[in-house]
Amino acid sequence: MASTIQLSDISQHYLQLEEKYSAHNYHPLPVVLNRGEGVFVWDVDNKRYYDFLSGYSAVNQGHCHPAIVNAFTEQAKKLTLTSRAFHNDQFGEYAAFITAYFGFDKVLPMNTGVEAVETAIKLCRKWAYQVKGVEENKAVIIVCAQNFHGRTSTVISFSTDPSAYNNYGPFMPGFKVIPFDDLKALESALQDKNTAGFLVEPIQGEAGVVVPSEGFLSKAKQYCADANVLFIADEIQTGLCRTGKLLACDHENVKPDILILGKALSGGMMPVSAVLASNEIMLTIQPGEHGSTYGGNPLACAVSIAALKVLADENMSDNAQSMGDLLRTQLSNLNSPHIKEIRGRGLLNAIVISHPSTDAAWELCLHLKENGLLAKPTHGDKIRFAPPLNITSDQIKECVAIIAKSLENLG
Ligand code: IF1
Repeated sequence: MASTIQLSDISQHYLQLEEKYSAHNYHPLPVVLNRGEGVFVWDVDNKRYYDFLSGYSAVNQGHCHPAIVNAFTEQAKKLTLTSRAFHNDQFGEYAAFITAYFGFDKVLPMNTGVEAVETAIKLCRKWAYQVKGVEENKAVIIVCAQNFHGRTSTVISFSTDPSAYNNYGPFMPGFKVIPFDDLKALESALQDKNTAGFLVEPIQGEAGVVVPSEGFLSKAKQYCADANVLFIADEIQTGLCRTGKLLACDHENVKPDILILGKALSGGMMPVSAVLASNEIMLTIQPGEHGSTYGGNPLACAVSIAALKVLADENMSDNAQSMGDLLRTQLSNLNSPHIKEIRGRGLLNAIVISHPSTDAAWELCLHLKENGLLAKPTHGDKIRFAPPLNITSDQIKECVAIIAKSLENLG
């Protein structure tokens, strides 16, 4: 079953360096990339691929988008970092821009997605003690099974994936796990008066693109409001036009109390994340009570404004919506015996593989690579299909042809 992987000498060279000198915390597909442009990436042998992972949805705008690269290079020549010990001429403009863009009072800027998730957790707890009146150190945040919110020690404390938490204890208390997409379980968990927040991915990405039932998000938000509990949306992967709306919450007109963004907030240029909330929530944190060296740096601010403008100017949510519909329809029309399920919203999709071989998803990704498309399995039998949001209908059709050919190669 395992296909023999033929790699050029130059590719082998790079793989050997990584094998020898870097931690083995990933198992990448055997391909070495050195150029990206729009929906394409090229390897060191100048072979072109469609990128169907988009840096895990960090490259929604397409690789090396000219407007974002330009914003990066122009700011990089002027001022890249002041720390928040001093003001600069980018941060205030950025804060005004992003809060108006998403409709919140204030933003707290961070860098990686998990830092923003940690920030949201701290904000939620502070609000619980200082505004809701929960007893100190008793705040509970409800989370969902099969969640993925990052890899810090606090965040893996409420993971249900052993590969995320095994041998990383002791774990952070104060979290209650309920099944995803289960309103009865949420209603029951909200009976606890110490409940401060409900942290949820509007679509579970890492779990294999699990879309909740129609109405789940809106009812969950209502239940939280009735219980004076903060609805915290982790839109790090689902946000920024990926699912066919600016935010996945927009599919049900849900306005989160705390919005968490990351990944494509910089269009793949650098780590930029953000937490947005009302004054009531955000002002529970006073000077000196939270921060980060690079949070809100001038370079990140300039890049992020450009990245957000590209999403709007190029109508990326509408394109994600229509191209996602086309992709799922075309995949369904293949009637492949190896595709058990097709799911997703906009251009956040996944197929569930049906095949006697346990490593069929990996094998299929190797065939896809040989045929010019890069994708990666998640949790064994699922393959995420998430191209940049500026993909065209002709390109979608070409990619479906590649997927069809690769499914035949799988045998
Ligand atoms: C890896 C997964 C995706 C995220 C959501 C927070 C974060 C992520 C919904 C943390 C990050 C990344 C992490 C990366 C692979 C990728 C991933 F497979 F891990 F789960 F996309 F599905 N909330 N997701 O998806 O953001 O700190 O990484 O900036 O760790 O392997 P980060």
